[in-house]
Amino acid sequence: MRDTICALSTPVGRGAIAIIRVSGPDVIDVYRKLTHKHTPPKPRYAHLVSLFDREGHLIDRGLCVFFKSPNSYTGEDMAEFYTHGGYIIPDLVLKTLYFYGIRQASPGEFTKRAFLSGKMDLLEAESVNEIINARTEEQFKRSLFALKGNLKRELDPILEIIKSILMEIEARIEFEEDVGPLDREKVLSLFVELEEKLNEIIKRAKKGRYLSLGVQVAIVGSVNVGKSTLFNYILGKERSIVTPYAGTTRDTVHEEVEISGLPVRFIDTAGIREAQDPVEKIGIERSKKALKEADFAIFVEDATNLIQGKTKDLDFRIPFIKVANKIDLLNEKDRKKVPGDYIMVSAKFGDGMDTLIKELEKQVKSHFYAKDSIILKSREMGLIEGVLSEIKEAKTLFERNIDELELISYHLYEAEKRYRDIFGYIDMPEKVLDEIFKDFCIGK
Ligand SMILES: Nc1nc2c(ncn2[C@@H]2O[C@H](COP(=O)(O)OP(=O)(O)OP(=O)(O)O)[C@@H](O)[C@H]2O)c(=O)[nH]1
Ligand SMILES: [Mg+2]
Repeated sequence: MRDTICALSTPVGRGAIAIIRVSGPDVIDVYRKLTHKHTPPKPRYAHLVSLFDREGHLIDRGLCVFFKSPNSYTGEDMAEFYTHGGYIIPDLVLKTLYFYGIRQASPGEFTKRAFLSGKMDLLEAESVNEIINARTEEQFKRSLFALKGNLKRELDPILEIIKSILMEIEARIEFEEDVGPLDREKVLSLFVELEEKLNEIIKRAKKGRYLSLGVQVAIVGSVNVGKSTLFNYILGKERSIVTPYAGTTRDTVHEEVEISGLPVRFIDTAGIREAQDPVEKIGIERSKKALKEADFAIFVEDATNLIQGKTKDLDFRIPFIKVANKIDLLNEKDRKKVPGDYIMVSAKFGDGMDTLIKELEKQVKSHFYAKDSIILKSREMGLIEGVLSEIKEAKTLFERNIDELELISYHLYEAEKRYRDIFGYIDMPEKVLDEIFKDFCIGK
């Protein structure tokens, strides 16, 4: 038997309204105690109620909406109390609820109960969290896609094909005499189709990772070339310190901007040189680390150095663009000497910055964005990759030695099991569920 839980579902702090949610078997009982009302609340109706503490003192007057099981978010009896916001009132209501034996909900526990009541599968539950955490509209849209069950509908054919292959194979294990020999070509083409579908999903999910985790763009180069000036220009604010002294930026500084619907995090780094200063040395190590972890780089050079042939050989394993900064210091003739693969700008005065930003948008879009990208959590991605690996095993066995039908069917069953784990099942181990819901907010 589940207990009754409560939580503040709105952010803590100053605000017009706060919402306190209660879910579980004791909701009606606690409603009576809290409001001093004798009649049970009518479902889905806004009741104007007074809320009293355990000594009978009035805490607040507000609204309460009651949802009768199973027609609620959690599938259980549920109530939402709308009180005045701020620090004090919601806290007094919660304290009173605790006094009546209602337990504070753990993160995501309401959604976990929705899953356990069969209101949503795990893929949908996880997209609830993605929606709350979305930082761009595009992220939100892709998460909503999953919440509405559309992602599941796209994944369903995978299970269908696994089942078809299993049916063909099982029939031969059990009663080959009755059903005739295996149609090798047919099963093989099913395997191929399955592999293609899984690869396609993985490809789309890889793009989706950029959508949910963001794209890391490191701004790198030698000291004093204008990296911080460029960074500030892109952000439209004076975020990093800029001075004429080489070695100004020590720590990495980052800030997020939305580009083509993707959250893009720009990272300003310490200029790379042979430094003596111990603090600067640490900064340079951080620059190298930032570059290693980045998805994209902007390599900045001082144009006056460039035209003297002082260019560097770049060996980035990630896509990047090259920028020749400070072109305001060059005359027309010298500008022609800047190599063609550099975008010429003056970060200080803004010349060429529009072109640079357009190019950035273009590159970010082509490398990291896909219209049909899907957002999968690591758990789901791991499972999909697991399905693919089992299918590959089965296919290889099938191609090599068609007689090992039992082993082939074993791998297919394993694949099916991984697939089903994506959506979860009611008696899933508690540990697994806790891991999934631990990143949720309390009150969701
Ligand atoms: N003339 C001119 N000066 C610039 C331009 N961009 C930056 N500067 C100047 O160059 C100096 C260094 O700029 P920063 O942005 O601090 O350079 P940085 O690459 O971040 O330097 P470190 O942090 O030391 O590695 C400052 O005096 C800037 O005002 C530009 O486009 N034109
Ligand atoms: Mg700097």
